Amino acid sequence: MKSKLWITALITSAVIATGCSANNTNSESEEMDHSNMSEEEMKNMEGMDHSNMDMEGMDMENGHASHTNPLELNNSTGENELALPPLVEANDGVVDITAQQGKTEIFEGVQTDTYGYNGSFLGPVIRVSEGETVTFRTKNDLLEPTTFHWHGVDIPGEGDGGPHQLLQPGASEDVKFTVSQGASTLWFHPHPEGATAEQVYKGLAGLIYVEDENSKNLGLPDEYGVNDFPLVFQDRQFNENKQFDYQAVRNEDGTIGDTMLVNGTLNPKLTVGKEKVRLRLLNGSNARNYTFKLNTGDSFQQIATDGGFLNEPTEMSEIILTPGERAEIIVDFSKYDASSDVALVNEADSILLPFKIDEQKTNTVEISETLNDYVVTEEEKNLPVTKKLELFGMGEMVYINDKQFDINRIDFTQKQGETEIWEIYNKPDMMGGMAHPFHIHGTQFKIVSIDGKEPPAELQGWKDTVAIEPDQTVKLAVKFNNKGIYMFHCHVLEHEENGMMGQVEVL
Ligand SMILES: [Cu+2]
Repeated sequence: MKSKLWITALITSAVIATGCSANNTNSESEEMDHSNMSEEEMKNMEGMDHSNMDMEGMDMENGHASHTNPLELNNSTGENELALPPLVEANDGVVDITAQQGKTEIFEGVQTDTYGYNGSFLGPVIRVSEGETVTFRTKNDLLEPTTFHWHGVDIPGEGDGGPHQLLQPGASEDVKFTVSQGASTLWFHPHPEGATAEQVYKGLAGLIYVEDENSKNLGLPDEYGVNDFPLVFQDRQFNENKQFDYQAVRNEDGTIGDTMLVNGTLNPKLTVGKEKVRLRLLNGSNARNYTFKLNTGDSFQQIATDGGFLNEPTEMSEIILTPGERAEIIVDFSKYDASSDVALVNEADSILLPFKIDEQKTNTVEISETLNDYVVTEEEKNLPVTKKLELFGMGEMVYINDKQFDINRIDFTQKQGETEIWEIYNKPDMMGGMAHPFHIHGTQFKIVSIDGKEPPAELQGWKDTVAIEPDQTVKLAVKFNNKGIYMFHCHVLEHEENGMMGQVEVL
């Protein structure tokens, strides 16, 4: 038995080592010397039941390789103008949001069965302001139960839309709350136990923009669809009939695809002015990581993280977003002209979104040098660790503190309004392990340290999802402003469903 395990591990390791060079996994797995395996590593290996491992997912020939060996993405031909989600604001304090099924023409002349909010595919951008009391009037017109989860929103647990708040087909629910956080780009998606990944995959995802007094006075581009664009990145795998067949392509370590959709548009291009343009990026994929950069090699400015503005615009040449994460960037198109070849590309230079520059459209904006007053205080830096989490495993055997999700078990309690330090360690396995995007519901947290060091400038801002690399330890300052039960989990949606999730009750 042991020798069989060895062989499985070696084969798997070899596949990963040859396949992951383009991805940002740690290099240790490539250098790992199996003859020097430590006692502990042996133990870990025995603890994992490799016989149940989805070896199909490791196969590079069958079209759905594993998370650590991504399928290559298509290059956008730019033949379709990017779809712009409808912008919705509260009407008499109410925003109607209906989950529904429909058909969408993603490929010319073909109807694909899809899910959407208030439409056949994806959802609107809901714009709210800090201090506003709003009712999200949710309705489930699907033929299966769903929930409405507001990712990144500071909201009482009963309205958070986690697995406890299941809405049956035909049912409605009013979620009333007061927006009590600053300007940010948040999102919403379903969260029913066992069906989150598939429902998101089929198209249930929308955005929430929070504006505040500050955000209006920073000189930032803020004309929706003119110089301020949402960009929802999702990779998908279509079958020969151009349908989503989620169960057929599901990968227990994260379902990825070879076809890029941005705001649901295949082969998109975006027409922009010869001016500074704000792009709000959401990695809305089930599992794929993106390294966003410009094909010109030019840098751009990052202005916001998941939950708010950075203190100042930060020059970046690339941004990595794992599933669930957002970033806002400013690209200065004034230095290009109509003949320029400019595109947003992914790490291996696959073209995600080519830009067409309309020279008639210009605008000079003066962006403030100071955007926010975010700070990790000395007190927060000196707080003791009061919650320890260890992420471990892969595929169907993913654990937090050796446990898998149980809706009837509360893993932690925390007092409302009290800041605690959560220390999260991503424990590598025999094969090196993989990065887990760790997300906490109902709050925005601060990254205090990564492996004991101050986080890089682009992570010094409010976050609700943080990528934790194998063998990395991340300390977070976490405070809940509301009470209730909240999920914390890996945002690789298949990991979440396989049990890499727990519950904290805020009292
Ligand atoms: Cu994970």
